[in-house]
Parts: sequence; structure tokens; C-alpha cells
Amino acid sequence: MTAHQPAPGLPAHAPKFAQPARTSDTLVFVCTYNESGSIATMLDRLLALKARCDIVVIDDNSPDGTLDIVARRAAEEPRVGALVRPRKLGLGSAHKLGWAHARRMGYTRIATLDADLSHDPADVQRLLDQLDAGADVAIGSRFLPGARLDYRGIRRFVSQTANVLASMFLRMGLTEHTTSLRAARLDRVPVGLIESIKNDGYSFQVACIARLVRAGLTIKEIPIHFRDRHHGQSKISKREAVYGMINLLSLAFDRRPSVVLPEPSSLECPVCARPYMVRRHSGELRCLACFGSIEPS
Ligand SMILES: Nc1nc2c(ncn2[C@@H]2O[C@H](COP(=O)(O)OP(=O)(O)O)[C@@H](O)[C@H]2O)c(=O)[nH]1
Ligand SMILES: [Mg+2]
Repeated sequence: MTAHQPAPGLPAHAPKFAQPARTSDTLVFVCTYNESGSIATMLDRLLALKARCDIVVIDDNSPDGTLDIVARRAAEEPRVGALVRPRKLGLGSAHKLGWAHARRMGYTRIATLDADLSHDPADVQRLLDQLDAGADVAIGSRFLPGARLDYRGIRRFVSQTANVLASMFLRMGLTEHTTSLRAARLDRVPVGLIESIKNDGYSFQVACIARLVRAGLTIKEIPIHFRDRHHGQSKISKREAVYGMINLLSLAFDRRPSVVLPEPSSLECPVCARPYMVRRHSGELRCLACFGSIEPS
């Protein structure tokens, strides 16, 4: 592993981070793109949880100063780290990097949530409590009885419709399929099951939960209060929403067992020297941290 980031492609003034270290068995990762308005509060509230956890921010070189805020916190708190990517490479690929990082570092539990405070960091503790109570995976649902969803208008309609359609097509007994507010027992999830998902964008979340259910894991949903963001802007595009629908249909009709690709013999990226190479369905090897790739020979 390299001693320091950033990866090639980052401006010289980008803050440098040491490779995150492991100080507990639980990793919480938060994916960010332009979240300078909320990231400090998010980190403070995660650090205050009852369960001791390490926190890694996976940032795509946000131009709004998110990384400077994370760097200040990381300098004083060894439990906070960051993985920086050279440009906006998609929410799904950022999540795959979070899973790959947790594996490489030997964490046994993983949790994740959005950085815009739509998800209450205190709910991470409630999800971890569900893992302690025996669930393999826990999900914060906006649609269970007792849950609250603050979206109004078109956003509310799109979220509700996407999840009703996912319930109808996928029949996994879940009410929530599209959120990132989740926790999992990593030691129960087969190696590579999540890292080898094709989707690099928002549709990753549905593909991920379908794989976890189809792998026979026990999933527990808990009701949450989902707030609309107060800072910054949503990054979801109309294109992502349309692709999400196509992805849902493909998951519904293709029920063959998930193809888990074998890990490459060397995990180290020849471009950024970080240990996040994964095999893609095309046979190509690709780094989840910088998208550097090696064509199949
Ligand atoms: N690293 C990374 N994070 C992203 C990307 N796109 C969105 N995010 C983060 O993913 C989370 C959810 O995104 P958001 O725009 O709030 O989506 P919405 O809640 O569906 O509107 C936020 O923390 C974003 O900053 C991306 O391409 N890369
Ligand atoms: Mg959001």
C-alpha cells in the first residue's frame, strides 16, 4: 500500500491522507461529492455513536472543499480517514470501493449512509444493534409502518414508485430497495459478491440488496425518518432514474445465481498503487479507486 494519497489526477493542492488504519471491527463509510455543508456534522455524530467504529469518507475530489474539512478532522482523530478518487466516478463504484476496502482491511461489520444528513447517523447504531441481534444485513426503510419520508412532490413520487415496483418485481419481502442506509456482517457475505456488481451508478443499491437476498442472507428492515437535504444539491440525474428502471427489469427476469468473479492475483493498481483492483465481467481488471485498468491478455 502507498503511504499517502492522492492518486494521480488530483490537483497538487488536494489534501493528502494516509492510508486509513483499522482501529475497530466496524467500518462506516460515507460517499461524498460536494457535501461541505454537512460532512463535519456527519463525522461528529458518527464519532459519538455508542459502537466504536472507523469512518472512511469516499470522496470523488469534490471541488467545494469537502476534503479540506475531512482532512482537518482526520488530522486530530485516527478513526477518521478518506479514500480520494480523481473525479466523479459514480455512487455505485464508490460503494464497491467501500466494500473492497473493508475486506482488504479485515473489518467484520460494515455500515453506510448518505452524507447529506437525510439519514440520521444515530440510525447507524440501530442498524448495528440489529446485526448484534442476529441479522446478517440491516436496512433503514422509509416505507415500513412508523417510518417518515420528508420528500414532497416528484421526489416522493419517484422514491415511492421505484420501491413499490421493486417489491412487485423482485419479491424479496422488503419495503426499501434503493437506500444506502445499510449495515452488514461482512463475515457472512461471500467475498466478491458485492465488488463484482456491474452497476457503477445509483442502480447499484438495488443490485446489491438483490444479491444479498439471493445469497440467502437474513435481512432486517427498521423504520427510519428520512429528511430532505438542507445543504447542497442532489446528484441523481434523470438518466440514472431511467437506467434504474432497466436495471430493475433485468434483475427481475434474470434470476440465475450471481456470478462472483475471482479476485485478481495482484490487488495493487499499476496506476495509483492502491489495493483495489477488481475483475470486471469483460475480463478487464479495474481499480475501484482511480478506474485505472488492465485489458485482458
Ligand atoms: N463518491 C461519490 N459520492 C457520490 C456520488 N454521487 C453521489 N454521491 C454521494 O452519495 C450520497 C447520495 O447522493 P444524493 O445526491 O444525496 O442522492 P439522493 O439522496 O438520491 O438525492 C451523497 O452523500 C452524495 O454526496 C459520486 O459519484 N461519487
Ligand atoms: Mg440525498
